[in-house]
Amino acid sequence: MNQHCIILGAPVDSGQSNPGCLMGPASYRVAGLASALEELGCTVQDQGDVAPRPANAAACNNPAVHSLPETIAWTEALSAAAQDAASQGFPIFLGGDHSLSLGTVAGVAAHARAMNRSLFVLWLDAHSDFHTPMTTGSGNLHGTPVAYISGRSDFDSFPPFPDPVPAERICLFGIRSVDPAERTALGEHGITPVDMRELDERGFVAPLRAFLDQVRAANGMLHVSLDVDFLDPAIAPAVGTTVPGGATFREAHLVMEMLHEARLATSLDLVELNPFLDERGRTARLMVDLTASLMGRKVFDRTNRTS
Ligand code: HAR
Ligand code: MN
Ligand code: MN
Ligand code: MN
Repeated sequence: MNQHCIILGAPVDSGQSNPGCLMGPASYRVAGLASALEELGCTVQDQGDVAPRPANAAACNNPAVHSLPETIAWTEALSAAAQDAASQGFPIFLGGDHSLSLGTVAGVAAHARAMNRSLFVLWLDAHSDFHTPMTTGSGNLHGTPVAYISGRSDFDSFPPFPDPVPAERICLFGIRSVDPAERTALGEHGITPVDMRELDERGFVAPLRAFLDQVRAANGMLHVSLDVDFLDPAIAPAVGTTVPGGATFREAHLVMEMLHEARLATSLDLVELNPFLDERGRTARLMVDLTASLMGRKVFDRTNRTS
């Protein structure tokens, strides 16, 4: 698929407490993201790193929450940048921690709305990220974007999210760490994550195919948010919140290969890479290779096969 890829760096690290995520965009560039995409026939425009405006004061009644003004400033800047990029090509957002998706999903949602199309979100993550600023115990706002895009309340100081993504258009995939308050809220909201237990039992193909079929039937746009901790820590150590029991090398590539074959994805976040925790660049390289699979790197063309 000859996509026009727009690379946008989002060196955000206000959404968690482990310094290092701000080096993520540089690490992906060093790992050769642009040339990997060009080798696949994509055109690539690296627009550099997004810069937020200075943070204004903002307060939250939950004393655990930290870096709220900075995270709001990033949300505003990334939302504008994402909407603009989505109208020009296929945006790839280089994080930065997962709080950047507060902005990127807001921006692509605004674009989908302008195009009169439905937005679907595939959230590849160990975590459900369904806290609000009022329910988070850690105070780390990278644990909140799915709640924000679902239209949950308590995001008062954030830009409004005019078209919340309905539960049936959100697929949380690979989940294996959910806090009690998140579990309750997910149930109330009607979101049933595809957790690792389900993936163990059914395999990766059937649940992913079912979701992609829904996107296709609705002629939807599809935002993919890939958190490094979706992957098993044995293959992807460069993340502050490792959780054992994640996707293997082949399972992760299979997801990306299926996404390529479906030709449905319209934007991508690469989040939570902390290069300070990496081993000789292996996690950054794996994330680049997974992006290449999503954009069509393969050994054989399967499009004319029957199964
Ligand atoms: N639920 C936990 C919290 O709120 C952990 C959230 C971790 N989030 C990420 N992104 N690493 O998925 O603190
Ligand atoms: Mn996450
Ligand atoms: Mn995570
Ligand atoms: Mn929590």
